[in-house]
Amino acid sequence: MVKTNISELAIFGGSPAFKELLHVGRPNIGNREQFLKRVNEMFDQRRLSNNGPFMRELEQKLAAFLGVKHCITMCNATIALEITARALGLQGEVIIPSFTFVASAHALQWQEITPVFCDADPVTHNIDATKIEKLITSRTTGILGVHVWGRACDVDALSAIAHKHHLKLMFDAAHALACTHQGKMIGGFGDAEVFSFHATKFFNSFEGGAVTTNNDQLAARLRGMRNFGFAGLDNVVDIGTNGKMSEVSAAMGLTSLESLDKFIQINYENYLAYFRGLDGIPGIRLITYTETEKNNYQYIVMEIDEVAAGLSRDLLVTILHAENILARRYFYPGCHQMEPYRSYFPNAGMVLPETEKLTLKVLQLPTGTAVGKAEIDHVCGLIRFVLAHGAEIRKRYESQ
Ligand code: T4K
Repeated sequence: MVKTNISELAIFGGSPAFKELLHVGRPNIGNREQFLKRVNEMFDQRRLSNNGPFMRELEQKLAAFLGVKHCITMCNATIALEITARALGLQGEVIIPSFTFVASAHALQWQEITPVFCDADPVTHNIDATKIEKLITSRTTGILGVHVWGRACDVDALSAIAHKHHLKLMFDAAHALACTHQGKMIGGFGDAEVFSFHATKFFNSFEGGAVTTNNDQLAARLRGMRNFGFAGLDNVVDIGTNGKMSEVSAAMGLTSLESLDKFIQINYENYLAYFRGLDGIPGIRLITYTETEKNNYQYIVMEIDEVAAGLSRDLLVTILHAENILARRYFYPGCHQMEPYRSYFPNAGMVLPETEKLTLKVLQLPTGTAVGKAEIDHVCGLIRFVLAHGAEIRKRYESQ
C-alpha cells in the first residue's frame, strides 16, 4: 500500500509496506535440475571433496573466464585470504582499508599480522592510495586492497607503491567477480586476488571462494596449503590448513556460472530501476558503475546526506526495517571500530576521517533475482515519501 500520511508508516503503528522481509543478500539460484544432476553424479562417484572433478572443472572454467593462469578454489574467502597472506609470507603489518567487511582485517589478525587501517576515498569508497605511504613502517610487508562494490581500487597506484617499497600486493576481490579494471578482468592484478562465493554474493557456491594468480610457484604453494600442506599421500612439505572446497559447493558454483550472465542482467536492470526511482531526491546519491567497465551490479549502494535529506541514515534504516525492508549499513561502523581493533587502536578514527563519514551515510538496498521491479518501485516510492517528510518524521520519532 502506498503511504500518503506519515501516520501510515510502520514506525508510527501503520502496516509494514511488505508482508515478507525483503533482504539484502538473498541467494541467486541457477538451474536446479542441472545442480541436482551434478549432485547425483557426485553420489554415484562417491567423491565428495578433495580435488574432485567438479572442483577441478570449476577452477578451469573460472581461470579461463578471468583470463588468469591459476584459480585455486577454497572453502570461503576468509580462509582464502588467510592462506594467501601466509603463502605470500606476510607478517608484521599489512595496510588495508578500514571501510571493508571485517573478514579482510580478521584474516590478517588471525595470522597475527597487524592490519594498519588506511582511509577511504569518499567518492570511490576504495582505499585512498595517496594516504598509504605515510603508513609504511619497517614492519610493513604488504598491502591488501579491496575492490569495494566490485569497483576496482587504484590498482596502478597500489602496484607502484608496492613495487617502490618492496611490498607484496594482494587484493580482496570478494565483491568483484566478473568486474573489470581498464577493460581487464579483476583476478590477475597484484600477487594474488581473492574472491568470495558466499550465499549472499551474486555468484554463490553456498560457501566458497577462490584465489587467482599468474604466479606458478605461489599457486602450487596455495594448493598445498589448502590441503594441510600435503604433497603426495604421506608427505607434508609445508604448514597447511583445511581450505578445500567441497564437491557439492563446486557443483553449485558450476551451476551458478551457467547463469552468470542472467544474474548480471537482472542486477543491471534492478540498478537502473533504482536509479530511475530515486532520481532527483535531495540528499541521496546512488553510487554509479561506469559503463566503460564491466560490473556485476550486485550492490545497490546509497549515500544519505543527513542535512540535505532532513533525516539521518540510521533513522531511514529504522523506518525501512519497520516496513520489512532489511536495508544494511555495510560497512558500519568500520573495522577500526570493531573488536579487537577498537581496543588495539582506540584513536584510529582520527586518521580515518573519510571512513568515519562513509560509515555514517552508506546504506545498501535489496537486489538480486529475488527482488522484482514492482518491489523496487515500491521501495523507491517509500524512500521518496519518507525524505519528502524528513523533518516532520524526525520530530515525531524523537518525541515518541
Ligand atoms: N571480504 C569482503 C570485502 C567481503 O564482503 C566478505 C564477505 C569477505 C571478505 C569474506 O567472504 P566469505 O568468507 O564470506 O566468503 C555477509 C556475508 O556473510 C559475507 O560473505 C559478506 N562479505 C558480507 C558483506 O555480508 P552478513 O553477516 O551480513 O550475512 P548474513 O549471513 O546475515 O546474510 C545477509 C542476509 O542475506 C540475511 O539477512 C538473509 C539473507 N540470506 C543469507 C543467507 C546466508 C538469505 O536469504 N539466504 C542465505 O542463505 O555477512
